[in-house]
Amino acid sequence: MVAVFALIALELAAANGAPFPIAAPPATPQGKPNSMAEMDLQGDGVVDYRVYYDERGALSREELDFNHDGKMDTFYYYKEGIAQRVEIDSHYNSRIDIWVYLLEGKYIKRYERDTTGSGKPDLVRDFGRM
Ligand SMILES: [Ca+2]
Ligand SMILES: [Ca+2]
Repeated sequence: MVAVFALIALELAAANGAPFPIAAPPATPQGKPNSMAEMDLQGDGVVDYRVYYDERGALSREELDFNHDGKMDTFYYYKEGIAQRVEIDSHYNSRIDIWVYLLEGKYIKRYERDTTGSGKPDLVRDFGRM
């Protein structure tokens, strides 16, 4: 997954010239069915990572507070343990403005950005099938 997110970082850095919140989440692929776990990864006493498991115990969602302001800003969605989509609040204003769609949990299929703050994507890049 690290390589994928590094790729996303490069693409987006190229697109807007700004630093981009990238962190490879410390996911464990299996957990207790229908469970949630949270952690303070960076150690300031405030939870900055949450992971959810589905009814079969497969990874279903991860949330990350990349800038440590106490609000989750990076969300990874999984289906049957495979990453499908990443949603990012890159301005840390509690609004998602980047959606990244993955193929086979590894390849960037498409990404969308909301550059105007409308809450809807206005910049779309489709990489098609790889
Ligand atoms: Ca923390
Ligand atoms: Ca945050």
